[in-house]
Amino acid sequence: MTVYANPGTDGAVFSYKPRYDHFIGGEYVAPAKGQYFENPTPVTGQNFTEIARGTAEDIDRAVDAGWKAFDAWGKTSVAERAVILNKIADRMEENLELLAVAETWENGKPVRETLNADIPLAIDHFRYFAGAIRAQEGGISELNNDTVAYHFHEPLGVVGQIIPWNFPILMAVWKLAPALAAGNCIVLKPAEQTPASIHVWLDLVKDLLPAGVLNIVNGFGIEAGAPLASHPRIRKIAFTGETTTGRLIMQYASENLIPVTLELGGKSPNVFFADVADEKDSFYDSALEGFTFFALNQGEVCTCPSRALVDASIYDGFVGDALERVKLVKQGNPLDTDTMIGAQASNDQLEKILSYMDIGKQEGAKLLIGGERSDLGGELSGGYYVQPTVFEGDNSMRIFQEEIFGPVLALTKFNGYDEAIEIANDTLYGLGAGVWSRSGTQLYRAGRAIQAGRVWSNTYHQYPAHAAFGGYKQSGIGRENHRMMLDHYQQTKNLLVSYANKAQ
Ligand code: TXE
Repeated sequence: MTVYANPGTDGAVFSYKPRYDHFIGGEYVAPAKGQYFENPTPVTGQNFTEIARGTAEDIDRAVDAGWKAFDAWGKTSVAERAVILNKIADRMEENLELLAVAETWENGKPVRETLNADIPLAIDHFRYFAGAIRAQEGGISELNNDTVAYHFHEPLGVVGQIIPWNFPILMAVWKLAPALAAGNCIVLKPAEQTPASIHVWLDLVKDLLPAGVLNIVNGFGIEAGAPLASHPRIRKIAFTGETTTGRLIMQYASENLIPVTLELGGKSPNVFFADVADEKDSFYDSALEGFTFFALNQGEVCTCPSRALVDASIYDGFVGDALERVKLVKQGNPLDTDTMIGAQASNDQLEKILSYMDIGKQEGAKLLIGGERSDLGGELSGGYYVQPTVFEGDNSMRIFQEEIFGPVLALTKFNGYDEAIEIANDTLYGLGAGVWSRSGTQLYRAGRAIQAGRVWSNTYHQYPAHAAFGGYKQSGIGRENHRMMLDHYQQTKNLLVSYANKAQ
């Protein structure tokens, strides 16, 4: 067990700066309106740094810097860009602990996750897209003996990216790596709840990128996000966040016909078929573990398996064992490597989760475990901690239909395969799903029948760079991860050439 010291205190692996400005054209720049906002850590609730509060003027300046850099960056070879992406990955690997602690302090998630998942996945993302861009090929169509149509992949230019607070570094990297690999310049707006850790990352790698290729404007959604999403000189906007905000982003972007990709909310079903309980073996054990994954990252995951569906014939025994497993999910100081569930990312999010617990109780759901705010004592008393919570009810309830984004599970039972699929699909969303069974045929049928962009079978919460990720229905538009994502950051140039004219 290791407990990392709070950043900035004796023995800490690093300190945050007291203030972060925007990063525009390769340098730190004060906000046009001169305003800053406080940034608290969810671990203790104490402010630890202040952040530039961006507005339309700052976005304009960043877009200008991006276009200035694009002339040269857009013409770099894929080999040059791949080398840079790999260097960024190496720099991150050399500073794994620093980045992990920064992310934990910023977001409240346990350091065992940032050390083993968030930062390693982000590193791998740069390496994957460094390879993917090298392997990409254009196409040629032979129209006749003398005439050829060439197809080239060209970058879009300056693109906008709006980032959420649940995985501040990883969600930024999911968008940055493919955009840079494809030769675009970027204006990125972090979430106002978690603006600082991306600057810690930036300080480590900024010398590797030419000035203006990556620009970061901090600030709030309406003040800085909206002017970015509607900016007439960006060529694409990529957004991750709430579904209602996604609708707004589409409206803003439509003013200038800006292409949009959206990664939005979810209410993912985790389906346990009857044969899971045929034996109490290691498979059964992994299914119980899969049940507890609603609490991973404090439930602040767009694919959180927030609805568990269990076959009625095994319900009592399986749920009894699963609740025992939930009791083992250790909550504590996020900087302790033994901690499995840390703090919610913001006080607003904490309040939202507590209000959904009240809603669950009022609408008659049965509380099986948890249901309260956690007070962990000492300096952690000011932090934003919630108990892992399981409610039993039915799929028409609000706690089954609305995204809570906390460690709150809505549990119900089903009778047979058809009812399982019906309940799984009875949602506005379609981002993720899990299915658990010993039958390959049942997994395949269910995986194809559930309307979601990713269905995990006999596993959950794996996010490799080379598997496509994105939503069906109101969970989004487009895909992230996988080399198919390059399509969102490139446009096709067709040169149609006749070689028939002998004079040439
Ligand atoms: O999200 P928003 P919020 C869900 C989750 C959570 C809820 C609210 O259920 O409880 O959303 O969180 C920027 N124009 N998810 O309010 O508003 C904002 O500054 C342009 C799911 O924080 O979607 C931030 O950078 N930008 C989720 C980003 O959008 C705007 C991740 C996300 O904020 C804007 C996060 C506007 N009008 C929350 N308004 C997921 N699916 O991963 C806000 N923003």
